[in-house]
Amino acid sequence: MGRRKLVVGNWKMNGLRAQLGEVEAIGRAAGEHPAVEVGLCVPATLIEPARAVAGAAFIGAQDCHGARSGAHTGCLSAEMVREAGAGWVIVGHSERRTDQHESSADVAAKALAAREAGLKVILCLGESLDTRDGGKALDFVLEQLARSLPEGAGADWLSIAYEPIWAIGTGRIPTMEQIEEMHGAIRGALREALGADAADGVRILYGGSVNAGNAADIFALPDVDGGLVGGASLKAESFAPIIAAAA
Ligand code: G2H
Repeated sequence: MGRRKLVVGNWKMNGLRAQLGEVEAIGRAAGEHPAVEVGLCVPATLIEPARAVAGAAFIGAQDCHGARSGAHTGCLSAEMVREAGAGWVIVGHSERRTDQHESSADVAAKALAAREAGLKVILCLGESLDTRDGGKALDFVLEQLARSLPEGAGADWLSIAYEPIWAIGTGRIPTMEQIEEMHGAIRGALREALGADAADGVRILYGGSVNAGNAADIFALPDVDGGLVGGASLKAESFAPIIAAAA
C-alpha cells in the first residue's frame, strides 16, 4: 500500500533547552533513515529552538485548542503552535483525555482546527485495562474513533495512534495478536468512514512502551505503520534503534 513508516517521539512534559543536543542527535538519526518519517512532539516552549536543530526530523506540538482564539487562559491555538514552528500536533492523548477531561468531540474539534492551521495531526485512541479485561476494547476504541474523527479526514494530514492506556509507560505491551486485531479493526472502520482509497493511506501507529527490544516485531505487523514513542524518545541512544527498526 506504500505507506511510509512514521515514528514520532512524544516528549510529554519533559525537556528544557539543555536537552536540545538530544533533538539534534535524533535529527541526525532520522537523516540516516530517509525511508522513515521521524518527528518529535516537544513541549510548546521547545518548538522553536528544537526546529532550529532537528535536521531531518519534524517538530510537532502535543496539543492545541479547538477554537481559533478567545478567552481560554493558558491554552494555545493551532495557529500559535504552527507559527512557533510545529508542523504536526498530537490530539486526544489519553493523558489529556484523563487529566484535562477532553471528550472525543473536543478532540475532533482540535483535529479540525489543526488542519485549518496547516498542521498534520496524530489522533490518539486507546482503552483502559478495565475495558480490555471486560472484553470491550474493540467496541470502545471504534466508538472513540467514530466520535473523534474530524470531518474531511484524509491520509495527507491525519494519522491515528492506538495507545492502550495500560501499556503507557508501564513496560507492558499487548500481545502481537491484540495489536494486529485492533489495528485491523481501526483500518476497517476507517474504510467504512472514508472509503477504501483514503483509509488505506492513513497511517496507524502503535504507542505504549515501545522500545528498542519490541519495535521491530510491532512495526512488522500488518496495519502497523510506525509508532508513537514516549519514554524511549527522550534520548537519541534509545530512540535511534527504534527509528532503525522501522526502516
Ligand atoms: C504512550 C507513549 C507515547 P510511552 O503515551 O505517546 O508513551 O512510550 O512512554 O509508553
